[in-house]
Amino acid sequence: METSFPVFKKPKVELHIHLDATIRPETVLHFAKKKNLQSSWFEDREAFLKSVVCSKPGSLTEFLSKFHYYMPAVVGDRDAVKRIAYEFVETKAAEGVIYVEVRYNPHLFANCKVDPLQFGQNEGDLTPEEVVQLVNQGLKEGEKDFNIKARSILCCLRHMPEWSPEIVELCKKYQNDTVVAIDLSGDEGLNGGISPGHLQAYEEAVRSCIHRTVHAGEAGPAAVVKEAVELLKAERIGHGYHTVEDPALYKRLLQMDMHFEMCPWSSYITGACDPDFTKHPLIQLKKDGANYSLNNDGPLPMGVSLETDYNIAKTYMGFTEEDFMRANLNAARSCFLPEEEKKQLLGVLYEAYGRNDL
Ligand code: FR3
Ligand code: ZN
Repeated sequence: METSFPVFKKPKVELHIHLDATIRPETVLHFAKKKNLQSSWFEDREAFLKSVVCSKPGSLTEFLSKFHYYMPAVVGDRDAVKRIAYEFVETKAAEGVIYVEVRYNPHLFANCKVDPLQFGQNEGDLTPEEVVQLVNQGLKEGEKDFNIKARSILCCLRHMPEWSPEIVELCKKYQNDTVVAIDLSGDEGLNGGISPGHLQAYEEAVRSCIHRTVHAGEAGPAAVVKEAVELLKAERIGHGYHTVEDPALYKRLLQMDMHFEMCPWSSYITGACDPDFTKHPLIQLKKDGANYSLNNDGPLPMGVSLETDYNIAKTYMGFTEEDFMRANLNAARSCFLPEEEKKQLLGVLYEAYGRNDL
């Protein structure tokens, strides 16, 4: 398929992107209409985007408020959940991504066995488990039709530790049926350390050979990254920008070859980093030969696609074609596929890049 991605045309791997933040505006509007939702936001695409897209730096809270605008249109709708997953794969294929790990919290799409119900929903009959099944179907159909590989990561939410035991059980049950890992997402500012619900879920993930990534050091300090690595046994860090503020920890993670899932535009929008991209921690990671990847995080509320993240890296961070290839090889070797499939993915990239020395 022809890709609309001039900045780096070669095959890509993306490890950090949220399904609930990659819904097409048309799809939200379609299901809002189906539910007969009466809101000026749903009247037309322009008005909708104006309400939902963050275009200048704000807080994480402001960013999260956007979910309340559009999730009500799709929650509890089986067709919506499956279609979102299917269209996700189509979108990624068109960007030239050949392997993607997409993450989401199944409770946010469900309206049954969710306590408390989210987004002002009434009780319905779509459970978190069925959400996982529908996403899996959408991803698998998308894989066949668009010739890319898609796996999923189930997210725990920081403010919902009560949901985490079910999340890890779903990871176990659907391991090998697209689900490859557990994540912890949400507001790092919630104090009092890691809740027992999350800790126990991550301990169970370790016991059950479920891979682990954690959003940490995004808006929060390096201490949250340390906690993710030491307590939650994270194998990858989502964002991790503030790691560099604890030089001892940063050095240790470099030595461990810890993978950092970097999302440049997202870090600008959520105010996680200095808005001046020439001061972004990713530049130091690149200089230090760290293990990082380039990701988008969420095109709907962020208003831009993966190409913008690559353009920022090129324009403000001095990324060359070789740096882009290296970031994608880093992503491939740090992905959560079984060893054999990982080797095969690396082989495809080496072949497409015409080199295996990076
Ligand atoms: C996080 N999410 C989606 N995008 C992001 C992101 O950081 N880019 C989801 C999980 O896929 C969670 C969003 C979320 C976190 C914390 C509190 C929330 C919330 C409250 C969504 C309401 C809605
Ligand atoms: Zn994220």
